[in-house]
Formats: sequence, structure tokens, C-alpha cells
Amino acid sequence: MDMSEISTYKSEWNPELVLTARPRLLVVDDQAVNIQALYQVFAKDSEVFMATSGKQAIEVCRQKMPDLILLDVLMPDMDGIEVCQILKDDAETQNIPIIFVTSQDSPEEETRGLEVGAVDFITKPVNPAVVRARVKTHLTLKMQSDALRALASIDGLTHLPNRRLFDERLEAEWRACRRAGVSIALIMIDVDHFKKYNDHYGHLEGDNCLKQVANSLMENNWRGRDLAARYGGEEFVCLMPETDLAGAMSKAESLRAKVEALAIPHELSANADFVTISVGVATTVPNDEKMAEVLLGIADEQLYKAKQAGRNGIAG
Ligand code: GH3
Ligand code: MG
Ligand code: MG
Ligand code: MG
Repeated sequence: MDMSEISTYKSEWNPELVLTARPRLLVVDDQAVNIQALYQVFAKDSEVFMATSGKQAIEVCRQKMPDLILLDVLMPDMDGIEVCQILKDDAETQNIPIIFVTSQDSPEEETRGLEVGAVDFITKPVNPAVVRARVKTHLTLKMQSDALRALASIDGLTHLPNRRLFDERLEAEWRACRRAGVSIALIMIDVDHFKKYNDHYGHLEGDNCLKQVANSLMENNWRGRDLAARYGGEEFVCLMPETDLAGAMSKAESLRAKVEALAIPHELSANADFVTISVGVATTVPNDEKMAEVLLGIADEQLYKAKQAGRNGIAG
């Protein structure tokens, strides 16, 4: 598998991918010759992105989400200190380690750089061995902390993202969709008559059943920013940014059909003789008056309707 093709998004909750992915560096300098020097040091082992101004650095950073940034201090328009402050103020980018690379070799400069959140400070002209060693140290730390965060974001039973990650993504995607003025969709899934399933087949078989349902969710051809997660117990959620009601309903129906097709026997189910799910669908265009939780509330109401309508169905 080509690791560079794996989106940073998926590796967010896969510790293995985090530790084996090719490092992604962003090199920022207003002078091409300086970028060239650093590019030659890192191009072999890393994916290197470049920016020649502060403004471009922020754009490339938000788009590519590098693992580490080598940042020039003196640049026209927006200097490195300001770039660093902006990236550290943004929840999406604040964990990316920044190393300042500068010709201003003074204790004051270095202190200022560290105070705005940089992890290290290197002087120009750079010594290739030194810069490589320092970058390696900080990359290792970054990869390890990403792997820990990924581990803390996974549900142990189903290996789906857990509620902790889901809540984080919901907040982030809610803000993104509000900025873009587009709708966001949420699908809430609940296994039908699951208490009776446990009572009849035992808790271990119950766990097995949940794993199979989770696998169906994982395989459902999600788009890049979609997220399927275990919300708790026998409840699952799928977050779909930039999706309207029609799109979300068709996804919900395909999920329902997929779980039905698993044909897991359920003798005590009141609505079928196999395991089924009920699905509630919610969409809204986020605005300043609404909180992300409204989406959960609507999906929950719809799920209740699907249950009332006889289960093994979708409502939205
Ligand atoms: P409904 O169709 O109305 O959803 O009925 P239900 O029985 O599914 O609803 P209820 O919420 O009463 O029951 C959920 C059950 O799911 C109860 C609980 O024992 C079981 N459950 C929750 N988490 C797990 C788990 O991790 N493993 C197993 N085996 N069972 C679980
Ligand atoms: Mg410069
Ligand atoms: Mg339930
Ligand atoms: Mg249930």
C-alpha cells in the first residue's frame, strides 16, 4: 500500500498508520535557495511541501496538515512569529511542531520563538546533519503522540472510532460547514431488540453481533470526511459533512440493507427473525444560533420514529 495515499484523516484513528506513514514536512522561507537547501536534506525520506510567504504557509499547512514545519522568521508581509501564533491558535493545527530556522542568532530571538510555541530553533546556514537530527527527534515525538491520540480514539470492541473522536469531529465539522454555509448530516443507528439478543444468545455472541454490524458500517464507501463511530452500547453514528437529506437517506437505507443482508439469526426479535437496525437521519445548515448538539437531537427523534414505525427502517 502506498502510504502517501492514505489521508491524514484516516490515520487520525489508526495507530499503526500513524507510526508507519511517511513523514510530511512543510518548509517555509521567502528565499528559494534556503528552501532548496532544506529540500535536499529531507526529500529522500519525507514528503516535502513548500511555501514562500507566511500567508501561503498557513494555507498549505491547513490543506496538507504536515507533521512538522520548518519556519523562517524574517519574511516580508507576515513574519514567522505571526505565522506560528496563528497556527497555535487554531485547534486543527496547534499540535504540529514548529522549528524556527533563522539567521537572527540571538537569545532574545530564540526566547521569543519558544514563547510563541515553537519546539526548537535552528540557525542559518543550516548544517544538514544537525537539522536532520533535530527534525528526527521532534518527528518521533509527534508520531508517538499522534499514535497515542489514535489509540484513545478507537473503540476496543469494534475498532471503530469512539465517541470521544466523534464528539471532536462533530464540533470541527459543524464549524467548517457553518463557515462554508453548507448542510451537514448525521445518521444515528440503534440495533433492534438487542437486549433480547443478549438474553437469548449470551453477552459474547452479543459482542460478536456488534462487531459484525460495525464492519458493515466501516465498509459502506464513505467519502473522505465522513466518519462512522460507535456512539455507545449498541448505538452507532455516522457524520457526513456537506451532505443533504437525500444523500444521507440513501446512505442510511444502504446501511439498513447491509445489516439485514448479514442475516444474523435473532429468534426473539419481534420484527424479524434476524438482526436489524433502525436508523434516524438529521440534516441542517449550521448557523450561529444553533449548537452542534441540535443535530444529535434531531437524529435521535427520527430514530425514535423509525422504532415506532416497526423497526428495521429509516426515518428522516
Ligand atoms: P430497541 O429495539 O428498542 O432498541 O430495544 P433494545 O433491546 O435494543 O434496547 P435497549 O436500549 O433496552 O437495550 C440495549 C442493550 O444493548 C442492553 C445492553 O445489555 C446491550 N449492550 C450495550 N452495550 C453492549 C455491548 O458492548 N455488548 C453487548 N453484548 N451488549 C451490549
Ligand atoms: Mg527570510
Ligand atoms: Mg439503544
Ligand atoms: Mg436497541
